[in-house]
Amino acid sequence: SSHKCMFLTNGAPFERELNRRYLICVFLPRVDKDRSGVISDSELQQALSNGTWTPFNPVTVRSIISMFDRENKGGVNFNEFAGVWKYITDWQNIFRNYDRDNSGFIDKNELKQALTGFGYRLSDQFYCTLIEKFDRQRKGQVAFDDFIQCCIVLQRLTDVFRRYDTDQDGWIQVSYEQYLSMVFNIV
Ligand SMILES: [Ca+2]
Ligand SMILES: [Ca+2]
Repeated sequence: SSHKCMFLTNGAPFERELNRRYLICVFLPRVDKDRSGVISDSELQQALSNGTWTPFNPVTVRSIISMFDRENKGGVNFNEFAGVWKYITDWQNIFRNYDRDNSGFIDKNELKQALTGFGYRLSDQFYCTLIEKFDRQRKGQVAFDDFIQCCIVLQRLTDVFRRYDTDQDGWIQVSYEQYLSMVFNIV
């Protein structure tokens, strides 16, 4: 019927608008505990769950907030929060997709499949290093929040490397001070 057609044409924007209203009118006032109009690190951390009983990684929370906090105010306003929310739900879908056995954790093989899917070419030994570094719960695999952090850090390090690897052969030669600048870009 024509009614159905109208819904199909207008459905997506309508849903988006509904989501936006839900976010601003219902969800955000609940998250913004001190009613400052800004979602701080600790407010976002409390709102997030990584599907386990372990508190969401505060380093991941900080990384995400700083990506969307345009005025360096130490949090995100309600407009910026829409970006934060999309970012997290996108990661949630990626995580679910690569958590093949539905364990709620990404093991070494799942991590390998995920990162290979993103275009990384890394050795088996390096996947062990990654698991060891980001396995905050000491389970031999990584939870949702730590998986995001792993991907963010890897991306940052790769971006910095690429800036120096101008001929893209996978090798760089850097001086001591260039090395320090590289590291300062990340820490
Ligand atoms: Ca607040
Ligand atoms: Ca798994």
